[in-house]
Amino acid sequence: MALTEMQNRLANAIRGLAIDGVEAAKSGHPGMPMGMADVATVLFTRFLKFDAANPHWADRDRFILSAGHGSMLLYSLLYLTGVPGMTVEELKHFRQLGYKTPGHPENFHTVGVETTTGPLGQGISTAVGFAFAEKMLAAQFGKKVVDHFTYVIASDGDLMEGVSQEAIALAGHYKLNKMIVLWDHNGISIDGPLTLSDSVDQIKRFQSAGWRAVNVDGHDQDAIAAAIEAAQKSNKPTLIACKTTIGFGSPHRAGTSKAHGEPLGPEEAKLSKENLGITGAPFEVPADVLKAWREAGSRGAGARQAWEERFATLSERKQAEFTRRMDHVRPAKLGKAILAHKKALAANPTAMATRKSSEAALNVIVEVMPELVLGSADLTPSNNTKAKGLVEITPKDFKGRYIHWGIREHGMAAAMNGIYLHGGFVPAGGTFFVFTDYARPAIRLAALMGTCPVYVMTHDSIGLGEDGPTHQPVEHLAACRAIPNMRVFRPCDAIETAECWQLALERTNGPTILALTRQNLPLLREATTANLCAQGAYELAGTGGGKAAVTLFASGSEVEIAMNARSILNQRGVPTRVVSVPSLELLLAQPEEVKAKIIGDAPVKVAVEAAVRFGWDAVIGPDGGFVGMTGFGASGPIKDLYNHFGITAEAVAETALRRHNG
Ligand SMILES: Cc1ncc(C[n+]2csc(CCOP(=O)(O)OP(=O)(O)O)c2C)c(N)n1
Repeated sequence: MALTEMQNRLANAIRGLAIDGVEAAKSGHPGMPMGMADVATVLFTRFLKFDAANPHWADRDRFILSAGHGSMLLYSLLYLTGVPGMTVEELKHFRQLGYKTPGHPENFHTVGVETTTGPLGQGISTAVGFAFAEKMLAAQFGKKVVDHFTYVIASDGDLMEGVSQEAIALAGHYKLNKMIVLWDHNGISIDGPLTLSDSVDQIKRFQSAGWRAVNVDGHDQDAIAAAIEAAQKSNKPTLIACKTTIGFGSPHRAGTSKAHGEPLGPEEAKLSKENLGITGAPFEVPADVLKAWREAGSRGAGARQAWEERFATLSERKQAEFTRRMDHVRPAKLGKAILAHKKALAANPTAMATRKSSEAALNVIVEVMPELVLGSADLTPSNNTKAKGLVEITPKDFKGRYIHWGIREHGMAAAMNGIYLHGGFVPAGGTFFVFTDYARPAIRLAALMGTCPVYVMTHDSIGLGEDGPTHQPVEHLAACRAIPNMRVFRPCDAIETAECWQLALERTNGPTILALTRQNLPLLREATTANLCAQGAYELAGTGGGKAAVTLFASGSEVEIAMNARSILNQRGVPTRVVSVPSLELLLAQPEEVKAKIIGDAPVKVAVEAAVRFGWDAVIGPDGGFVGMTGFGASGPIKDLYNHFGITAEAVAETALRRHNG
């Protein structure tokens, strides 16, 4: 069907702004916004439930631009609909430092951006988490206050990335029917036509994963509208394959990879605008078109007010709880519950693997923190993530608090970001520590965005034993510690584990990895009122007053080894302290005087950790001793492995003595 003149002009406003933004920046991606302008116009002017003046309204529909390279599409929409702060000045400074229009959308930088996208595949996978959160929150607070859709614009590249398979399998299995993906089916990527490297039938692929999947002409606005309307009624998630032309309107570049990722250039930009009937100066939107867009932006104001009225009918307690959870304010009772748990542990010291200690802490935490949603990428009995009393989420019932993610570490980590960003939940999910590699791109985005999922990463060293080097992390502590804004904790016993959980859950500006053991560890700590892990490290055993000749530093399972080495050294008359370092990077982030006090000035410093040395020099210095791993592990019983790789109390004492005796 032919577009009405106004439909056309609304879409062309996006095209014009995208052309101008990319021209001004002299870089960027005009093709995708030009191609998807019709689809976006339909979504934003007829369907998306939002109120541009209140971009944080809790029950808004979520819109995720998975194809983040087409960011000018999103910025144009935010400007056209009137989201506060997104002025034309921002568009004119696309991709410039200090403006709200970075190369790829950043949710922590620009109001109205729901999640950071750019790494292809992440947006659609994060969206699964948004859709999960919507269902879970609706199950807990009722449809009266939680009832919205999650819309995604995804590109060919999003669907080619492996993580998208994990995402669509999850959405299909859990019947996340309020997730609607609009696929920019333009058949073009950077290298040329998709046929160079791909022959997947996406419709069949999605259908086989439990989706509804339909084709539509992505330039027929009424057909797109009909497809979205049908999708809203579906009991399955829907893929709408929108056949589009990349760079639509550009006489010489439309339909080619030339339109994908470079400015059209002044001549082609001029010709494209003429072709589309766009007149006026760059960045100028005709007054009647802007007015129509602004009306679209306030279209949802009534729905928001109606929601506020419905929300006000909830009990005051329920309102306060909903607001607390959406604002990510942690429950006041958490600290008290952890302290009581620490005292109980100290009263009955038992050797326990820290994965088991984690479960013990969780049994207490889930009682006081209803927003904590746990799960695991399979391996539930190994990760000990299913705390007492937690009910599983099923496609039919989202009241539970435990998610079986299947063997999908990457999909889980991406969805955990979405769950957190949606609001109302803190997700924690488990797998083996070595498989952080499989989830890394989403973990990195969590750190960048400042979302606060907790990764329960068990089997954290050669200590896992017989499974061998494929499963034994050696470089993972260093690699994860190197991610900015990431916090890695490797607790040494049940009390430290409880403290680390508290710190992880009290964080509101970034994610946490808990690296936990398979093997039993003795209780080494007392139940102090203070959380001793809060500064990343602390003196676990001192010299009893005199000056230390040696300080031993260790994390996790090697703290016990350091304590035994200290006994050996003390017997040899060498006064030795032990500093437990549950978080190396948190220690290094302390103010100089705090750090200096914890590290101390013993002439000999030795660190022991069943991992590579990388990173420890900042504490022990280049001349310090290090007992750990220099290569991959091996398959065998744990005791044999520690002896084989020389990670023993005797070896630590020897390393210290050699330096002490000069
Ligand atoms: C994980 C990842 N790999 C590579 C890139 C670099 N990249 C950006 S856009 C793009 C091609 C995308 O093609 P398509 O998804 O079809 O987008 P379109 O050409 O339709 O704009 C690539 C490879 C990326 N952003 N993310």
